Amino acid sequence: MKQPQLIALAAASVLAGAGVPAVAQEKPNVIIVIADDLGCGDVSAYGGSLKTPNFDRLAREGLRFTRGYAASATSSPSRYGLLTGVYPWRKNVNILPGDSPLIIPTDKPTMATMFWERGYATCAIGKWHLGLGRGNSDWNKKISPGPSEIGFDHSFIMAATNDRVPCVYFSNGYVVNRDPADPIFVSYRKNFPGEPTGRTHPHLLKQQPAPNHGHADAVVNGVSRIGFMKGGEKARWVDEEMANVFAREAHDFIRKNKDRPFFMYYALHQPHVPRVPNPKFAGKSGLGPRGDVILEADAQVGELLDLLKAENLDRKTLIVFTSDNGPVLNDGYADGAEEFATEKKYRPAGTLRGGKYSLFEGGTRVPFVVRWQGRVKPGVSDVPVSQLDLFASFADLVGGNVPRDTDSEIHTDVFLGKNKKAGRKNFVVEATGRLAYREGDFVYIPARPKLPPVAWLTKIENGNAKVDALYNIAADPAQQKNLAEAQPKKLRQMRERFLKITRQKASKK
Ligand code: NG6
Ligand code: CA
Repeated sequence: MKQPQLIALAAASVLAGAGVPAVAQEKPNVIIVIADDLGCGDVSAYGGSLKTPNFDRLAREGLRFTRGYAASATSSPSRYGLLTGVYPWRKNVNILPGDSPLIIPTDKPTMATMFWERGYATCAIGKWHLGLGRGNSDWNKKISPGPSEIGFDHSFIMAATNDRVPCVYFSNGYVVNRDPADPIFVSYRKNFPGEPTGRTHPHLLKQQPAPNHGHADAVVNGVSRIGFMKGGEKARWVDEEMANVFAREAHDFIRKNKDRPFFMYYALHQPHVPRVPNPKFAGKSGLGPRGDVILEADAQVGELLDLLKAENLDRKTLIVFTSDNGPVLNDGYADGAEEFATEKKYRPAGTLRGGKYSLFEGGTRVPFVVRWQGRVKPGVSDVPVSQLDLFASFADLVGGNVPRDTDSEIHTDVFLGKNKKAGRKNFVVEATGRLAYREGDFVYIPARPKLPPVAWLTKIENGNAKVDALYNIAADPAQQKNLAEAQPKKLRQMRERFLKITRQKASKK
């Protein structure tokens, strides 16, 4: 194996094993398809008005969770939670710039390492946003550590987000199509002399008007981004092709590994800004570019399902379909998402309050489907599940190990639909550094009197309030009625348990 570090890790994690069964029952392929900023209201199976036939096909053929949660209302912390099983706020993980060092420790097993140790081929495709290298990377050489050092045999990724430099793909640590004669430089502090930016060269931008907050730096493929870059002309991505590029990589990986168990983390870039669909989808949704790229992502999922069927892998493959956080309309580019939504009464978070960045349900309650034909009975489950628990539950399923000090819990029966009654007792969700506590049907959002209740950029209600809030999300899913005053005892209990979990921060983990 080309990863000596992983072999050392394998030995270490056996010692640290969290009492999972010694003999695995089976080793299905596992695919996590994780969209970027997709809300429950963006999926017709969840009641959304935009028709998403392929997301719906997954939902119809699988188990649809009505209360599936991401660990955070933004990407880096959410993905950190999913892959490590550790609450991201314990490590103060926040939205990362594109030149951030890798934030996942390389000396502890991740979900990918766990599968790898069990003999799986492992790969990460698409959006990364967990940092690369050790900081001050030379983008023209191998960048390490990255996916390969945390358990992925193979990777084909973008460093951060599609609105952040560097706007290039990385395959196994190297920039794809790099050219020594045209080296790449990246800065999040200042521009490189002579390079166009959205601010200085708005006429170069294909989407007009120019971005209305942030995103006015380097211009790549007619789109201005966050951060500056220079060089790497041949390596720069073309947004319109991104879905096809990632899909091709995903399909190649499946074809190559169809005869052995594989784990694929397939991180779609849609519908995160900038929303630049392939011409095939432009104008198709009637909701502007945001709707169009959702249809593009939906088609990508359809192609994936077709391939699994054609390769006869349906019954051997467990697929999770979800999103890293809730939806946002205007996230920095004036692409009309807000205007279309108003006009068509489109609600990307469905009936939920808030969206991306929010402690209300719309921030972290996301589409969440598990399909495993022959093993998971199609249907609906109302048991709350968290992406945090996929690590321990998959380890339980395939006989792998999870480090003892994670926050990930084993809820295999819930994920497989054998238990539709009770799952995880409680969990803490995070949104840009603020925390809320969920237990049973209740959510407690601590008062944040000094912070604005609505983010001025996105107009999303972020959950900040002058007073403590307590909601019963079963009786009041849209979180309209604050029960804090009416139920002081419940509020006190919730606050105590919340503090108990969050105070472990310094000592544990
Ligand atoms: C914010 C960006 C937003 C988006 C987000 C990360 C501005 C004004 N806003 O800082 O556009 O990139 O970061 O999104 O720059 S996430 O889904 O990857 O967390
Ligand atoms: Ca996201």
